[in-house]
Amino acid sequence: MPTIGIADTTFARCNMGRAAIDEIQKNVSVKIKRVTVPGIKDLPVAAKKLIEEGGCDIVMALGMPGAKQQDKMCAHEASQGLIMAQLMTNTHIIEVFVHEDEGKDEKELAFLMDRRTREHALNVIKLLFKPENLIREAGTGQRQGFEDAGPLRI
Ligand code: RDL
Ligand code: RDL
Ligand code: RDL
Repeated sequence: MPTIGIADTTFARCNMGRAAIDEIQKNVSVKIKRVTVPGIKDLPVAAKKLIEEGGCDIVMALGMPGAKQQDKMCAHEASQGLIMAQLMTNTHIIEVFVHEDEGKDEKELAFLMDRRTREHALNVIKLLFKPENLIREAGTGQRQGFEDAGPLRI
């Protein structure tokens, strides 16, 4: 049975790890290993440890960059770390970031954090079990959270 790693943060204002695990367990039977770290810059090593020490086949890295300039910088650095960890381990780490200023109010932010997490959980399931389903969706303008952009109409 494959193992999915879940790494989330205490900085985020919603329990993204719980939403991810709920969505995965609704759809497939897998082993899950979860860790929670303080913030997004702590996610790369947490994800790498889930892969190398926890034997995870794929990891979701969940976090919420804040709205300030220093948070955007922090998110960029965290992303670079997550990409580096993927290249070092040859394993997908699906980055699920929801920027605090993407929602117009707290209700919309909570909705977006839940929806983006769940939609990326479904991507993780496809990557693991049905990669051909992603090929079918190639070029269709998929987005996670708000509405899909859709394909170009020409
Ligand atoms: O290693 C301890 C912290 O440096 C680390 O947890 C950081 O990710 C925390 N952090 C910031 O220092 C910051 O300026 C976070 C943010 N911004 C942020 O926007 N989102 C976070 N962490 O999850
Ligand atoms: O690992 C899961 C996602 O983080 C990853 O697929 C990203 O490449 C998705 N993504 C963004 O998160 C984003 O803010 C993309 C864009 N912007 C973008 O402009 N184009 C993309 N992906 O193909
Ligand atoms: O087209 C509107 C949004 O998709 C665009 O603003 C994205 O950059 C928003 N976004 C992020 O900022 C991010 O960190 C997205 C993701 N991650 C993501 O994983 N999937 C998205 N948008 O659809």
